[in-house]
Amino acid sequence: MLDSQLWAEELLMGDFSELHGAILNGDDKLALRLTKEALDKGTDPSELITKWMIPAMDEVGRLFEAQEYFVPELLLAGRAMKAALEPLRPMLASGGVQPTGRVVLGTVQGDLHDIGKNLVGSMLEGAGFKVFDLGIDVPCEKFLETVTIHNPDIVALSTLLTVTMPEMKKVIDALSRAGIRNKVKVLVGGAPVTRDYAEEIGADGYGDNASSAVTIARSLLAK
Ligand code: B1M
Repeated sequence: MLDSQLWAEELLMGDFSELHGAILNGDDKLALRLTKEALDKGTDPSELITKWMIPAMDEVGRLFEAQEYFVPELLLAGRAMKAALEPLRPMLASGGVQPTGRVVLGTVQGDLHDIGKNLVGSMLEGAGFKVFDLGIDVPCEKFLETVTIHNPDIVALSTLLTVTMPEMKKVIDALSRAGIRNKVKVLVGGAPVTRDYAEEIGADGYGDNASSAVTIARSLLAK
């Protein structure tokens, strides 16, 4: 391929390494400004998220594992990622479609990570789902109570920690004990969760990223 062709392609895709760097360095103001500038130029939000922002968080995780980053850096990077996602959220959630189903969503008890869960929530909203977001560190009883009140089609559980994965099974078991397991589908996801694990704990679906979560949620409704 000609050099000029490569250059043109690069220009078309955009180079947002500065945004990547701002998240990595935990600079929330810069991350927000660069995201707004990228949007003003007409950049596709999902390209920004998948090609630049999520890889920045993966790099943060790698540095944390290598003990080059510590909890304060994780916190700052998390704050910068959230700031950068803020102007994108309405765009992800503006599907303009009629409500297709109701989802109760939350990060399970013991886990404070919510960036991925929030992305899943925004994309479900964009796909027309009504989402009841219970936030982070959600006890099993809270999921149960909300299911009883809102009668959702799907309970969507997120976790990023290996130690809190069993909380997902606790929620499923609690739904069974309450006699309402057959009234609701359970969708699980989050970095350490696998399809095998989802099957093992009796979940109905597993999504390995926000857009696959939407695809699976749609297919669960059709069942
Ligand atoms: Co923490 N943390 N953290 N952390 N943190 C991880 C998860 C870790 C992998 C870092 C590492 O060691 N490499 C590691 C977990 C190891 C493990 O158990 N497997 C870890 C650890 C150890 C910890 C602490 C224990 C650190 C400590 O205190 N010593 C502590 C735990 C606190 C707690 O929860 N009780 C902790 C704390 C934190 C902060 C609070 C400082 C901060 C979170 C800020 C926030 O969320 N508001 C933080 C951060 C930022 C991270 C990393 C660096 C980034 C997470 C992130 O936002 N990713 C993370 C390393 C990493 O992920 N590479 C790490 C971007 C986000 C878009 O991706 O959340 O994976 P993710 O979501 C994806 C998919 O997973 C999926 O779709 C999303 C979009 O594609 N998905 C679903 C998520 N939920 C889904 C649900 C679905 C379907 C798909 O259906 C319902």
